[in-house]
Amino acid sequence: MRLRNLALVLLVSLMAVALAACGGGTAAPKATATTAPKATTAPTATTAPTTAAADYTIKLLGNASGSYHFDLKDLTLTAGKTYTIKLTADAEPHTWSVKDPKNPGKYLVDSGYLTPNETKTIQFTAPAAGTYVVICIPHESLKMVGTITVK
Ligand SMILES: [Cu+2]
Repeated sequence: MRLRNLALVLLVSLMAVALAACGGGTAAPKATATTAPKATTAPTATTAPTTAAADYTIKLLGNASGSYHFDLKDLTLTAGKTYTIKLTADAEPHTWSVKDPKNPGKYLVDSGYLTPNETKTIQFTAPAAGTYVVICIPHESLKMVGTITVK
C-alpha cells in the first residue's frame, strides 16, 4: 500500500513537471507583418505590423517587368523618423532589406520574403545620417538594389 502511494506521488510530480515545461516556454514570436508569417530562410524581420498610412509604396518587380528592380529605388529619409512602407511583390518572391553597414550579412530592417503577389506593410526607423544599401535578398546579384540616404 505504501509503495502504491509512493507511485501515485511520483506520477503526480511528473505530471506537474510536464505541465510546467509546457507552460513555461517563451511567448510566441510576434508577427512581423500584417500578413500571416511565412516559412523563410531570411533573417528575422525587425519590422512591426502596422495599419498606418504608407509614407512610401514600393513595388518589388522581377522578370515580368523586364528587369529585377524596386519601382521606387532611392529614398531620402530623416534620421530617427519612423516610416511606414508598403511593399507589394509581383509574381515572384522578393524582400526589401536594408543592409547594416557595420555588420555584413545583417540588416537594419528586413521585410522577410514576400510571396508572389503579397503586400506587406512594414515600419522602418531611419538610422543615423549616411548612405545605406537596400536589396532584394534573392535578386541582389540581378541588380535589385536601391539606396537610402539618411539626412
Ligand atoms: Cu527580388
